[in-house]
Amino acid sequence: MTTKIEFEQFTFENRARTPEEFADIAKELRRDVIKSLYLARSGHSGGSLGTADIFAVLFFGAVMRYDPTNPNWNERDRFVLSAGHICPILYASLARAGFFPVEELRTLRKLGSRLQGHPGIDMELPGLETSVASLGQGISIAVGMAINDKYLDKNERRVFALTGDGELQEGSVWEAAMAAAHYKLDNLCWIVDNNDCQIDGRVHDVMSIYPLDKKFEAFNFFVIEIDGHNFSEILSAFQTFHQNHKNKIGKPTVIIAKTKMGFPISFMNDSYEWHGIPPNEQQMIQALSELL
Ligand SMILES: Cc1ncc(C[n+]2csc(CCOP(=O)(O)OP(=O)(O)O)c2C)c(N)n1
Repeated sequence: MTTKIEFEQFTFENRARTPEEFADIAKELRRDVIKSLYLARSGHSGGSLGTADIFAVLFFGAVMRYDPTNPNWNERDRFVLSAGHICPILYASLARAGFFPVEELRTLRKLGSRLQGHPGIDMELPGLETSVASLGQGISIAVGMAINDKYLDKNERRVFALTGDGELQEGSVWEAAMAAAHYKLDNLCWIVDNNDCQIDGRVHDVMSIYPLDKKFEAFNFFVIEIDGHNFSEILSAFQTFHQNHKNKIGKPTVIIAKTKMGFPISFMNDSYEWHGIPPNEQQMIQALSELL
């Protein structure tokens, strides 16, 4: 390696923001993703970059309640990354929120690191709520958390979970959906990263999941469809979910976010070939130059 990689230590507050501010944060998160994946020499670039705009709003737009100085705060909302393979963007978000030092991002996928290639709760990473890796399991865990909050602890916490769209080919996902609706989980916000890309092709070619809006409607969800790269639409979707929760509508909310894998890097954008590979040195330099 000839290029020296620096991670500047600064964090972002979780507060109301303008679309321009979200854009700056998303750019920073994407830079972290590119650098950590380059250093790891392996990992998932496409989904991590494609969802950065959603993470910018979710973690830094006063959407979720959390306290990085007290990760186990009892009143926090919880986030479950069911698509565990795109954890580089979760790690970047947690670091920039102040859960752990930003410098630690350089340990992605290294032996003994807390930032494993698929997040493990046994690594005791602050801010990480559960282990995730096996597609379809995270969303079931999120449903369990929401059932606990609504019926056992009877609290005002909310659960946010993100699945991929290829992930929706897992049968267990639809058992989770059935349970979420049956238990009227208006405290659950399910985000689908609808990039129509999966490990080796287009989702609509490999095994179609469409029509997605009608499927979730049939499962009795409150369905919102957005452009996952439009900050106003992302924020407005989360605000609608807040209202749904406050008004106790008796239905879970799903946000179907149309995204582009690898967005906005010119040579990765909307290409499933970038599902599971890291940038090499030249690609890393090029990508960072597009994120200035
Ligand atoms: C149960 C299970 N089967 C297979 C895998 C391997 N795998 C990881 S990501 C992935 C594709 C997922 O596609 P999608 O949810 O669309 O994610 P994206 O490609 O957008 O990152 C596969 C097959 C896995 N992690 N878990």
